[in-house]
Amino acid sequence: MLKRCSVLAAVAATVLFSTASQAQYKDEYTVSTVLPSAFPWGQAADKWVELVKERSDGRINMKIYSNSQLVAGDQTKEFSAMRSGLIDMAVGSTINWSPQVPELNLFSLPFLMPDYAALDAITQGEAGKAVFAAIEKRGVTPLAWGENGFRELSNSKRTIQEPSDLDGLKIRVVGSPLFQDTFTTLGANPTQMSWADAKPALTTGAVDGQENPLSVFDVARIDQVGQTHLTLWHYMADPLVFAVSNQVWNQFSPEDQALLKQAAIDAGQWEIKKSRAELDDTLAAIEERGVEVTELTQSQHDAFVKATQSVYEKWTPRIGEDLVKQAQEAVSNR
Ligand code: X2X
Repeated sequence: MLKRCSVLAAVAATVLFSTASQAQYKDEYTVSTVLPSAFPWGQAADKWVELVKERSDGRINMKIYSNSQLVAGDQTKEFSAMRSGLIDMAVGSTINWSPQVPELNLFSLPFLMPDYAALDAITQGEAGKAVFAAIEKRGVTPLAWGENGFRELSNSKRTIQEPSDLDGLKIRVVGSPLFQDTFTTLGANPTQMSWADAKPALTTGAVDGQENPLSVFDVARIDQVGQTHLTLWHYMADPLVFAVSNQVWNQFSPEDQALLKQAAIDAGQWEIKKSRAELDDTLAAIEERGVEVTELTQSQHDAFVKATQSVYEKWTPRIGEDLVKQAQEAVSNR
């Protein structure tokens, strides 16, 4: 009897093992993005898909669904959908995933990162690793960084040079309640809204302003919906993260996991370089279309920094004291 049991157990183990090792790859994996191929963000996803297809000799196929269509336009649901396996993969913004991963609010702390060197010091250092660990802990495997970019402020009403200029302006924001705090403390009137709803709201004047990277302002032609004042205040930058749902990730062989990861790293580096290189031309194109572009003087910049200190007090405990400190040190030592 004993013997029979162990034979049965062995058979069962073999069946289980072979099912696991022969886990069929899907014919196609879904990749979610908010912005399509006309934007650097969409191009980052395109590049990843192309590299994976090429390097796997067509064994691993991915299909991009842009405009957050897999989550009916609600970009703040993308992370949950990936975690639950409704979406296989994504190239997503830290802003949109921060409701589920509070550590991602790090990048939204106003004026934490004065320049690209600061952003890179965070993503490429210990703080970046801690952020990836936080994503992983919540059921999604992060593979590489990409870039949406430094977010600049536009509005239809007036020139913004100091906090009081924002007084009463209705500003569209997305993702995290942190943005409510930043804009409220500056005296503005923030409204949380998906990207799908943003342009219509700007068109009708339901909101007066928005904040997004220059590439988004340019490609989406935000100036055509009355956004004629643009302030380059570089108050935050949202990196993109290439990621795979854990459920899907665990089905890939170690070799294919390495392939997917390296392709994401290469696609991310390619896109970061490209989007930074295009910035000057993008700004020139925006100015040429008649948008009034304002750069802040040092003292104007300092006034914004001072006015947003309360955001740090409230959000540092939620993000994690250690992580914020690690990031601040990376920025000072850059
Ligand atoms: O909705 C936005 O502002 C966008 C496109 O930049 C993000 O998805 C964060």
